[in-house]
Amino acid sequence: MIMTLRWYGTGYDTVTLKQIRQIPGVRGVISTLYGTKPGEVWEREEIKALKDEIEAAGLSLSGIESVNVHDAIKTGVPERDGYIANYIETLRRLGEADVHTVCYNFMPVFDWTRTELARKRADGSTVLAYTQAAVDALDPEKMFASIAGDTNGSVMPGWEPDRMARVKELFAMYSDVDEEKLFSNLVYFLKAIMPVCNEFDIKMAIHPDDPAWSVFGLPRIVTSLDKIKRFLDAVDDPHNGITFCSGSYGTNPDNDLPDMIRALKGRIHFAHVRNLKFNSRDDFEEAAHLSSDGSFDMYEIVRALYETGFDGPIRPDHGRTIWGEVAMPGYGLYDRALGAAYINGLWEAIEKSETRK
Ligand code: CS2
Ligand code: MN
Repeated sequence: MIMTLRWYGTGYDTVTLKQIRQIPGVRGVISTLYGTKPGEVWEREEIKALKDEIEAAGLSLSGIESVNVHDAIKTGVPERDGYIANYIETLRRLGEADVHTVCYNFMPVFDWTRTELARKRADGSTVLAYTQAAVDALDPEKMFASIAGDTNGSVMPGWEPDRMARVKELFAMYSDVDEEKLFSNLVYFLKAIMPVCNEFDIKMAIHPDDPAWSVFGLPRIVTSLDKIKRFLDAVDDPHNGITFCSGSYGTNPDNDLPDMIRALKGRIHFAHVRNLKFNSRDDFEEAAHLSSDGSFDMYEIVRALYETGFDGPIRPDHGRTIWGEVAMPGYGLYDRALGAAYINGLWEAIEKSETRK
């Protein structure tokens, strides 16, 4: 595995490359051209500038999270072909720049959904949290407004204000898109992009729906082992793979995370590792990465990645906000640095106990 940290870019992130470089074992960052909109072709110069800046700081650009997919592609309207052509051109330019891992998602309207961005825990840290009752009571159009006060001034990816201003319109676009239609639109998209992925060895890593069930009546198709297998089989090319995000699949306690990792051997191209604490089945909060702080057995998750020969980029995921840091919720420096150190520790212990037997 290659330990990385997500970095939003100069001007967007409160964390600097210099700081990331000092986290032991972190070799690369996962980044994006944050200023681009879904559907745009990325400029070669901007890709190069991003890469040069990261490399000048002694790190590598280990992958892109995300090249976002335009709603026309997700909904399957006639304009999708033009947007797919743009997506292919962006992938070509990334491939030419020697980028080989691309994360994306196929969630309608909203990226991840949380009902609180700053729930206070007993130790004084604050975390992102989800309560089903709060979602059920909420008008989706008010979702953004209800959490906007807790973003610490940052623009949350997938929750850009101009996009959220169009929520009503977005819901209308998806009104006749059910799970089957969304599935066939995903397959159509994957089939179209596989040739360029093969040409440049670009591993596509779809991010799971978070939470791993339907919210606000919108269809969700990347939620469980059975559902993932279906589109991995429909486009059976190793470049069609997944991001294994423990905190997203793990929102549904029926998902056996180590078991999923083993079943998906060879198709996991990127790993997001984080822990959740369940207060009840319908209420969870994001915890520190340490197993005992949450509900997951992080040792078993990392062991499954190790045993299946996972060699792609891995990153700690949402961290708690601690030590007075002011940062994008989930994306401060301190707790993610602790997370990276912990995952590195688990990996070293597993590797040594296996190789010294
Ligand atoms: C991320 C997702 O912060 C997060 O929860 O894991 O927003 C992820 O970047 C996107 O869904 C991928 O397109
Ligand atoms: Mn994730």
